Amino acid sequence: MSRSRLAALSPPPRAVDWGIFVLVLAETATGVLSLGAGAPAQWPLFALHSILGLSLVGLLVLKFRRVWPRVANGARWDRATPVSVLLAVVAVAALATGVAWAFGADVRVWFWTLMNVHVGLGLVLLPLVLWHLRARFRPPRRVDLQGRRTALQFTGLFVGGALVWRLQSALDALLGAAGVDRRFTGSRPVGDLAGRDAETVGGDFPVTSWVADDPAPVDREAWRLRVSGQVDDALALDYATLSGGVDAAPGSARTAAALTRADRRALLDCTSGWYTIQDWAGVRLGDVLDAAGTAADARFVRVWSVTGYRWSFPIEEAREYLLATHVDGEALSHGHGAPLRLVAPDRRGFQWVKWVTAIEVRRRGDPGQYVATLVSGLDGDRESLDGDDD
Ligand SMILES: Nc1nc2c(c(=O)[nH]1)N[C@H]1C(S)=C(S)[C@@H](COP(=O)(O)O)O[C@H]1N2
Ligand SMILES: [Mo]
Repeated sequence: MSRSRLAALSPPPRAVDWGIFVLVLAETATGVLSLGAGAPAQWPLFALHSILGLSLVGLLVLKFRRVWPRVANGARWDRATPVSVLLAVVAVAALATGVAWAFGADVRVWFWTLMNVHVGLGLVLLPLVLWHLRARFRPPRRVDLQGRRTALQFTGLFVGGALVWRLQSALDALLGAAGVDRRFTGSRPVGDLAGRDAETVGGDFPVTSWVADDPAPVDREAWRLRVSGQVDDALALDYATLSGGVDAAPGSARTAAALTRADRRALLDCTSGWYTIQDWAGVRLGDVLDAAGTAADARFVRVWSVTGYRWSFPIEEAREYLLATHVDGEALSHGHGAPLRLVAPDRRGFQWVKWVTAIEVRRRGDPGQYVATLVSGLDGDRESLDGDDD
């Protein structure tokens, strides 16, 4: 397209710049939210993230066309220019990795998936934008933002984004026909599932820890699951009780208090972009809660790992989860969270707490969990369960 035609498509410079700012905010928000979204009903969040991201590509093309002469001419650099250039590089890389991933590219950067890289770049984008604004801030002006022409230009941008997104969905259907059955989250099947019918269950799947969580193997005999908080009776349950006799040696007496064994086929969808379907066995978290008796005002269940890693769930939803001792007919390996790990269907993989050591019934959620997942394991200690707000 000729320069003048492109110019006719472009909203006024300040509208482009503020449009970019708003889209970066929206992309950061939808991107972060999507990390915690695993239930099929949440697909619109992923669609929105794609469409806004593609619209952002359009705005950046217009912006780069405008500022390129200034950057190319070294004499016009000032103190803020290097940050602006870095921002441009990060923005292009974040968009490129996102688009490439969505269109089916599956390359590794060192040991990260394209998805991991995309998330990392996305998270540094907003701070860089704010830094850039410190030097380049121009207040938005009415004249740049109003007018039918500008509205049409932005509408065109979003419609273009939506069309490309539709094209990508169609390509996904083709990929599916070729055996790579991606989820609405973009995740692909792994292990023995890759390249096969996604309904195939079982097979090897990766051991994934978030940041630094890497405890020593847990001694199954000495280990207890503690159940505490807003309960009638605090409990300490041993492995034999929780494995529901799955592993009982032939002839050995099952613990009288053994909970009923439960089985569940569930899909684990990791935010690094893969999923696996496995048959899990253990006990229902709801059965454990019933054994302890929960207070009437209990609202949340907080699940703790030996490492201090933890996550909270609304109690009614969590009752249906499994505390699993087995996967695919075998006792859990250490890497997959032995002796006990949470199976939380429709939640993303990082919420499937491994090496579970305590269940706490609470009145409130837990904002600190976001930090805990990032730093757990870094100090090598498990965190204290005491001194909490409940
Ligand atoms: N304690 C603990 N649990 C954890 C993690 C962790 O780092 N620490 N990683 C989570 C992540 S990101 C995923 S995707 C799943 C992976 O389970 P897997 O290693 O059995 O495949 O475990 C989750 N449970
Ligand atoms: Mo994950």
